[in-house]
Amino acid sequence: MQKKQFKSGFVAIIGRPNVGKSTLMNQVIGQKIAIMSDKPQTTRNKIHGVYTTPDSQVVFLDTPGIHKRQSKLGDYMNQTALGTLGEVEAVLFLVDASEGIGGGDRFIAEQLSKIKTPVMLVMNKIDKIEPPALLPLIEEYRKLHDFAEIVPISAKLGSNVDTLLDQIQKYLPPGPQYYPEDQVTDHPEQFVCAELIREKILHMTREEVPHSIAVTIEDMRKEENGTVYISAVIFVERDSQKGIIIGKQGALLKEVGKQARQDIQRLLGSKIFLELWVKVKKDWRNQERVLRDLGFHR
Ligand code: GDP
Ligand code: MG
Ligand code: K
Repeated sequence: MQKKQFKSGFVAIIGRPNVGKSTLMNQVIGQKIAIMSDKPQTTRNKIHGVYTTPDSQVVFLDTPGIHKRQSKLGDYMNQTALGTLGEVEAVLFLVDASEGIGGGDRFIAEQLSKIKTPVMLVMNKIDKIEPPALLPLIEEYRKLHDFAEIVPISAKLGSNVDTLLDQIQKYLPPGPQYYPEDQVTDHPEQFVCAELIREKILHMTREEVPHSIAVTIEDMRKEENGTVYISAVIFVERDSQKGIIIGKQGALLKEVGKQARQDIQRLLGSKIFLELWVKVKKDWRNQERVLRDLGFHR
């Protein structure tokens, strides 16, 4: 029996604001965290999510928006984005199927003619329309670009998302697994939050707790009401250290939480609900998985 060759590659997602890029990522990755990465107008490409199956891996890139802009900076960013789009295996061009083609969609489609990468037109929000309404819209989009695939989906309901993932597989060349399968997203915010919590602890415990503590963010998601829920674990190496960090009747941990929450709130600009746990993990420094969780990538 021959083992199937592993395939992998990078896929960029573009589309004007509100078409459902984050919703699609959340649906694919299965977590409610892509929203956190939404910082428009950054020039760097961010990893939006990593989707791993037993024989393939897709790394989704959140392309800095291609926008109609008059400024030099806008030109530069469009160049950066186009550079990325030219290098990936496939581009997912997300549009809102419940609306007509807008100026933003048209502008992106125009830019796409400058690259050779296969473009998949992903028509989102089909749950909001009657199927026949899709046909004339497809015809209109076809006039703008020669799409490699056209896939109608509902990112919100998850309809046809599996078909989309199947279609993407066709464009993946043989390649390595770039990321551990349990890593779903690259999250600078998580790293910074962990650092803020760590800093508070070190500050408040002075010399009593050595630097052998680590903080990992186990969960971070935006609730419907806009509050960002964060669950963090503080790892220590000894039971005595756990006692110190928790403090008398939990007083010290409570104060750490209060101060860290204020900082994180300022950082993310949203209301924060912060939950802190303390766990003893002997020799955590030798454990690769923990190191990975802490952001030490290979
Ligand atoms: P982004 O700006 O492209 O990242 O768009 P978001 O993922 O933030 O989605 C914008 C809005 O469209 C949100 O209110 C979503 O709930 C909604 N939305 C996204 N996908 C769908 C869909 O498939 N169907 C419907 N009805 N709404 C959707
Ligand atoms: Mg978004
Ligand atoms: K994600």
